[in-house]
Amino acid sequence: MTTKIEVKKSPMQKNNEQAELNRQLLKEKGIFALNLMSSPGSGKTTLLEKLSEVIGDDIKMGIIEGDLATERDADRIRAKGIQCVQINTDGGCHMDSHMIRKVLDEFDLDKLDLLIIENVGNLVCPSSWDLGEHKRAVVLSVTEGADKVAKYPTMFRKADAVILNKIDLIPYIQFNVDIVKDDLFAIKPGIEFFELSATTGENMEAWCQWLKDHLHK
Ligand SMILES: Nc1nc2c(ncn2[C@@H]2O[C@H](COP(=O)(O)OP(=O)(O)OP(=O)(O)O)[C@@H](O)[C@H]2O)c(=O)[nH]1
Ligand SMILES: [Mg+2]
Repeated sequence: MTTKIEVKKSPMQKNNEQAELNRQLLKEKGIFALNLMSSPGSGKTTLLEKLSEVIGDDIKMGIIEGDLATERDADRIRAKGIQCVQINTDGGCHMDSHMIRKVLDEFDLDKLDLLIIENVGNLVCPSSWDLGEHKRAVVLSVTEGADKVAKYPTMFRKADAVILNKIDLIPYIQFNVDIVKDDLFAIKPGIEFFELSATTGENMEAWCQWLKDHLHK
């Protein structure tokens, strides 16, 4: 007599399998996909609004917004003339690869060059969930304090680039950029690091160029 043992896949395993399919599909379509993560309010949407102004018309960008509730971020992006799909997680602290796959067909994938996924504002959970992106970037704003890289290392260790935002506020607060850099390069030597202001547009060029350098075309 043979005994059948059913091996059930864990939610994380299922997520990772779908993420791999998403990544392949996006690559086949010539789309570079970026997963943009951070604490709530670090300036992700402001950064994308500013990016839409500076990236140039020859790069076709689509955006997926993730929030627990509301279409507010998607409305801000659409007001810039960029196609944007809002995902509401209804309380969930992160998005997963199945949510991304469900909305991909709302875009004309043959026409896109760049897909940016603004994840739910949270410096912990989203780092564990592969969405099928090609690169990950974390936004850290100066108002959060210079100790965040050391205190939330997982998010930063898994990132390909870190964007220090709101540098226009440094003159008004206690903030030591060297602490962030030292902690970051100790955790992940060679990681890309940008210092900018999404509001004033200062230093947007280098981050914009980094995105362009990763396009598949
Ligand atoms: N001074 C200054 N304020 C900024 C900058 N970037 C964003 N802000 C402000 O920070 C606040 C939050 O910005 P959002 O872009 O909504 O932040 P977010 O990360 O998208 O927030 P969630 O989607 O809720 O996680 C807004 O009041 C922005 O105007 C910046 O570079 N400088
Ligand atoms: Mg936002």
